[in-house]
Amino acid sequence: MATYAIGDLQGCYHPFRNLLDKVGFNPSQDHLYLVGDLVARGPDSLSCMELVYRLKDSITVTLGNHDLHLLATVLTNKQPNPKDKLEPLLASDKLDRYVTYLQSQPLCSYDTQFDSFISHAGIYPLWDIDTAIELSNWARTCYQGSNAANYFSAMYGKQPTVTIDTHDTQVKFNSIINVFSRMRFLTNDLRLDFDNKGGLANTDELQPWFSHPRFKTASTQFIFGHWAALEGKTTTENAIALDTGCVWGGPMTLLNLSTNEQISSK
Ligand SMILES: [Mn+2]
Repeated sequence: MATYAIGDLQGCYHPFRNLLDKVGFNPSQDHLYLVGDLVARGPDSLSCMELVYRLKDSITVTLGNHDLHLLATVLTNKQPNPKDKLEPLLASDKLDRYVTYLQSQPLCSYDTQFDSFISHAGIYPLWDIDTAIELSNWARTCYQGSNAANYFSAMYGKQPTVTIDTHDTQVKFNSIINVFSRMRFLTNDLRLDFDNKGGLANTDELQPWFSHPRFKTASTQFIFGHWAALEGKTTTENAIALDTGCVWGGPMTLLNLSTNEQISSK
């Protein structure tokens, strides 16, 4: 029985399949966390979704910005962006069940056995694990509920402040979505930056979320994807970056939580 996490798939089916084969993934015994962005930009989002759905009883997905964008596209009848290459998935006769499945998945997950927190982009430095899980559950009731289309249609745009103590449910929803699925750099007063997608060149104004002092003393390990420019490297020992840019020609990375070993698809 083993527990694994794999970085962003982004429609790269063969490297995904290859990693599962390399470790001999056994769905009746093993568990797999997918850190999100299963689909979009890569060559075969449909096959990725089919395989994830087939293995769904052994998988936890923490939703990424591209997964949420897929949900928004379907639920608000938006035109897909051709560069996302989502047409075959959107034309699938099983699209409805994939959408329902993704809506049932959380934005973050905590594995008690390995003291590991998993989410697509990271965790806000001011949230403890319990708060993060509670906010993720709250947001899921929004994107699963009958008002989901409204939440999704007002999800976009840059809202740099993270505000959860508010009666404005859309502001709270956007704050939670932005932290878990879009965050990279934070300003000194912990506002989100939406423009910088580069690597770790710290400036006076911007720091990666995981460089907050809180993470230096944490026993928990924080596993995330989303930030391909890091190329799997962080400045914080217990922040584990798994998006190694497969869709941009890099490898896909699997972490074995039981052994801390990382395996690359290349
Ligand atoms: Mn992402």
